[in-house]
Amino acid sequence: MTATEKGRLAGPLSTSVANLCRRLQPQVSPRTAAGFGEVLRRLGAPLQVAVAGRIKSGKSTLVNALIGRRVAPTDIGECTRLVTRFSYGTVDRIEVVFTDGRKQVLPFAPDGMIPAELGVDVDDVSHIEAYLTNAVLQDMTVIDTPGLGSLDAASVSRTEQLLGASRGDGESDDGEPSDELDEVSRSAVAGAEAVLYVVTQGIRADDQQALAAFTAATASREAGPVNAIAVLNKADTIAPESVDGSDGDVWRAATMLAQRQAALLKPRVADVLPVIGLVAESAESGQFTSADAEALGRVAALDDEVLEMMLISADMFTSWECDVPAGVRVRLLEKLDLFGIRSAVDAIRAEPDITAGALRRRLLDVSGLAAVRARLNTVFAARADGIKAAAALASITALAHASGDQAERQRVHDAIEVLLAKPEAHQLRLLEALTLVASGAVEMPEDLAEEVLRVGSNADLAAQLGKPGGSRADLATYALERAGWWRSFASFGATPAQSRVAHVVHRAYFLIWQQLREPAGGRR
Ligand SMILES: Nc1nc2c(ncn2[C@@H]2O[C@H](COP(=O)(O)OP(=O)(O)O)[C@@H](O)[C@H]2O)c(=O)[nH]1
Ligand SMILES: [Mg+2]
Repeated sequence: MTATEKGRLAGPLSTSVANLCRRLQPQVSPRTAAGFGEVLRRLGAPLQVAVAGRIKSGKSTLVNALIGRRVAPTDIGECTRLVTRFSYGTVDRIEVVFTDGRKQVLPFAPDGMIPAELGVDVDDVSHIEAYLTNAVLQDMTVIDTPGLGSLDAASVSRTEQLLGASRGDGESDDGEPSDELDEVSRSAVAGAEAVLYVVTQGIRADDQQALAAFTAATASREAGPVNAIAVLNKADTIAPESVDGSDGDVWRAATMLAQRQAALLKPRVADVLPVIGLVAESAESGQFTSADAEALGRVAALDDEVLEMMLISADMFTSWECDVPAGVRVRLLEKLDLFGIRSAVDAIRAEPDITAGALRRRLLDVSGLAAVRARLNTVFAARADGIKAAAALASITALAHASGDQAERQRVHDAIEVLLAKPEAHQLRLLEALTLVASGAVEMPEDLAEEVLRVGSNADLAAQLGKPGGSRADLATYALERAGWWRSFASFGATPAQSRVAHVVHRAYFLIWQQLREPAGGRR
């Protein structure tokens, strides 16, 4: 109990915000204090990453791929209409949480998944909590959402609530003191801190709106590329001939399309990564078996002409006369779809002795999941401290605001101002500057923009300076030199907006220089 309750704080900034919460708790109303308690609990938890996007975009499939286990139901069933939170636990356990706060333990389905049908009235369900032993969840809680744009209004509102989109006007009409959190405050503290946004070939206006609502609800200031990553899922289903310049190559077409979508989703996300969630899920979750590898071997042994015919469509693949049993072909299709099958066949033909394990790894490579993982690590993990602290400050502000007590609001406001003046709060300013530049809201020459991104996105000093492996002395000299450069850029030759960013970057370099001057491994 104690370990999870206390949690680990993501870094110095989260620690400062947690201290602020604890200090203020006795000075505010019981209701606000309860909200602060919730904020504290959240600060100690791993980064909360919501997987969001339109219905059927492949969110649950991607969640399974990321966790490395096929546990979230895909396609149909009640559960796909509910929000499910996947957190780390020492024992696998699923709980249904009802809207009235009641909880009920749920057995796993025989295949190890969350049962597609719950056996309770879904209208009474708030969400599902799944605790799993998978290590990935130690660093991030993954929240699967039903999706926007579904025909089912309840699913949409559950998703919107989670993303913080359905905020009331904040009017509270009761004068009665209560320790209960009102709806507004609850959604402010419950919202996810980061989002993995899943799009497919077509982006619609509501994708943009959902991302906008999410960033408004999570960050004290305008956020975007700092806490949102987008993927173009189902990259395998893109017809290359529909994308000019793709030369008939599916992955190239997907990459080009993803770039175009990034331009559409700007400034909400920095870029869009193509991925094949289905292939990633099969390769990562133990679904791809040696029986599948063997079946693929038999498909690879078919005549070229037959194979080309079969790979034209799913129907052709399953119905064409050939000596691989139709049931086996259906299974391959479910796990890999046509593109995955073709990739596996190519791999087998190039290397007939390839083992099932090597084939699985090849499929994983093809899926593009590694790039998504890497991005999650660099973007979210490295910035978790700043992201969590910013989300917590936004919640604290919302709670104080909702209290309706002017003195309380002022006290909280003052405390936040003091915190923001501390050196560790600089990370918040840096994240903000990074967002402004990455989104194009503040225009910068390309090389400078890249420098801001580098300084703002890396956790490690040498990487921030773009000099991995540099000696401490060299790094210090370089940091000081860049600090000086950005200071003069702030004063001369910059627009007012650029100048504000430049001041932040100058200070970032100065702080890096200070750290480098400290004797390695200790503080003075
Ligand atoms: N071809 C292909 N199908 C996919 C991919 N990802 C998911 N799917 C399929 O799309 C359907 C919907 O997926 P699901 O994860 O339930 O979508 P959700 O509603 O967004 O959670 C399922 O049949 C998946 O097998 C992909 O990358 N490629
Ligand atoms: Mg789903």
